[in-house]
Amino acid sequence: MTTVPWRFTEKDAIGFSGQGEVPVLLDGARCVFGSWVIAEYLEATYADLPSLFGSATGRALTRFVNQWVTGILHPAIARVIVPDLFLVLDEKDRDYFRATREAAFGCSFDALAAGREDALATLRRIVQPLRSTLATQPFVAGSAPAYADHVAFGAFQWARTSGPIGLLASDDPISAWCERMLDAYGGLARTVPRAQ
Ligand SMILES: N[C@@H](CCC(=O)N[C@@H](CS)C(=O)NCC(=O)O)C(=O)O
Repeated sequence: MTTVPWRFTEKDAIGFSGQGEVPVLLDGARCVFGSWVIAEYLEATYADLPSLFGSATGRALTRFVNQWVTGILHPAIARVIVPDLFLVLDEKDRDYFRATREAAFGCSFDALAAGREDALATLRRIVQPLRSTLATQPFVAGSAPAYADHVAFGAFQWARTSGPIGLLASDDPISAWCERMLDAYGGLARTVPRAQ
C-alpha cells in the first residue's frame, strides 16, 4: 500500500474521484472515497482478511460509533487543535483553511484560541461514554481492535500528530487505549510523523 500526502488546496490531485475531500482509496481500477464507504468496501472485497465489523450486528453498531466520532468527537477535538493545526500547514493552504474553518465554527481563530480551555473541558466531558467503555474492556470492539477503534482512535491520532497539546490526563482509560492502539498492528500508528 502506498500513502500519498495531500494538501487541502490540491483539489486537482483528487479530481479523478469527482469530489474534493480525503480519504480517497485507489485499489487497482476502483476508486472509493469517504472513510465509512472505504471501510465497507474493504470488508466486502477482502473477506479473507480480519473483519472490520465482526458481524452484521457489529457493522450496525459500528455505524453508530462512526456517526458519534464524525459528528461529535471530531468537532470537539477540532475546537481544541485548530489553532495548532493552522501553524503546521503549508503556506499555500493557510488562507483556505482559515476561511473554511472560521466559517464552519462561526468564529475567528483568535476566538477559538481564547476558548481553548473551555473547549478542552467540553471534550473531556463528552468522551465519557468512550472512557467508561474502555475502563471495562481493552478495545471499543471488545478484546481486539476493529473499525470502531480505528475510527475513534483516528481522531486522537489527528491531535497527536498535529500539535503539542495533550488532550487527556495520563491516567484516563482513553490514554491507555491510545497507547494500545499505537502498539497495535506492529506499531503502525507510531510510524506517522508528528508535525511539531
Ligand atoms: N466524512 C468524511 C469527512 C472527510 C473530511 O472531512 N476530510 C477532510 C480532511 S480534514 C478534507 O478532505 N477536507 C478538505 C477541505 O476541507 O477542503 C470521511 O470521514 O471520509
